[in-house]
Amino acid sequence: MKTFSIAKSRRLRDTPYTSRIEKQGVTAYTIYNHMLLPAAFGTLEDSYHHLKEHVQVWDVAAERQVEISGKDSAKLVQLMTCRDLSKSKDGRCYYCPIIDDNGGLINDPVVLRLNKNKWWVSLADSDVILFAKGLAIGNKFDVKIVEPDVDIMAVQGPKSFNLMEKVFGDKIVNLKFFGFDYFEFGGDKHLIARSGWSKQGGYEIYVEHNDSGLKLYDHLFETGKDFYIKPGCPNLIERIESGLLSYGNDMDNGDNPYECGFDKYINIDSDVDFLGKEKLKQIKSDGIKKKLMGVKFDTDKISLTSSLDLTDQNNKIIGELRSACYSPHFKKVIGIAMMKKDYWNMDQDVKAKINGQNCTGKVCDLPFI
Ligand code: THG
Repeated sequence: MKTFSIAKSRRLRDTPYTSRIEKQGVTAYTIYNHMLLPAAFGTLEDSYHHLKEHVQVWDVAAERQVEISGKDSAKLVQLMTCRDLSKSKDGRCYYCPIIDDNGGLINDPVVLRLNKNKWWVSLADSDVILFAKGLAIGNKFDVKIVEPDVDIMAVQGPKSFNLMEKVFGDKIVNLKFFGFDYFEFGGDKHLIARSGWSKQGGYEIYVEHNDSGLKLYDHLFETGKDFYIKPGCPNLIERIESGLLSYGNDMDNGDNPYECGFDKYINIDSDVDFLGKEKLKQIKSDGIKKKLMGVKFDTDKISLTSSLDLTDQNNKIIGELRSACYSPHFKKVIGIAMMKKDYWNMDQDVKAKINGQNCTGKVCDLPFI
């Protein structure tokens, strides 16, 4: 496949860590929230094996924050998500589908409750700040909405716990999944959450002062030598095997949260007020007509750059493949597909043209592992 370089400009923002990762051998970028997001350091498969065994530091500054503060901030955050946040607690993260009045997905961020009048919405790739501002203006909410100067560095992999303990002390090992707290390094306090876009365990450091961020970045690599540390980035293979969904790839504004399997983050029966609530009730009672599922193919190579039709034996379109990779675990190509109702049976046969060749596969549940 022919590849192309990215023409950098001010519009495609770099991050405080760009200078470091370019020295360390980043080989591909994608663009996320108008910012550079590293997509590869050498082969995806080598990085995948390394991530599952050791520890990596990721420049995920492109996961931008929308900071919503003020008297009506809780009301505005709740208005945007179908997840009931009425019992949310300070110091906790919440995975929250953001939907519009039609029930269509706008984003699937991690929401951090700093306190009841200050929230960070840690974004996937869409301009939620504009949506939030529009809602605040229309509803005359008393809120302040900004994109703060926060650049996340993720520390992921099974050895992340040893490394972070060495750098921040043993208190950090007790942090519960999706909890966050403040930890000191070099005289600066950093918000650190036990979270990250892999299922290999780890932390995300929300760096608020760029200068100290670079010092910390270098210190992690120095201390991490003992743990065979490497630079990395969200890994396509690991995240597909783990069933971590990617907004814009696996789902978008044309899909509702039920179709994406987000049922446990939907609370239509609570009395909180959110956009699209009536619509979701309607969708639930009508039943969905498509949903995200896994697919496994009898082939070992794929490079997907747009969606691919999935057909049945009679060449009728029965679904759409949206992400895919070769999985070293299953030793075949696996993918995430939006499948039409009537084709949701386990072991449903599918056909697709991959690299110009007709391939067969079978539908399965998500997550794969
Ligand atoms: N970290 C932060 N911000 C982010 C991401 C992140 N913003 C964009 C993107 N990633 C949002 N998408 C996800 C998807 C899944 C998860 C986190 C962010 C995730 N899910 C847990 C799981 O599937 O096991 C479940 C969490 C729960 O049940 O509450 O971690 O990675 N800062």
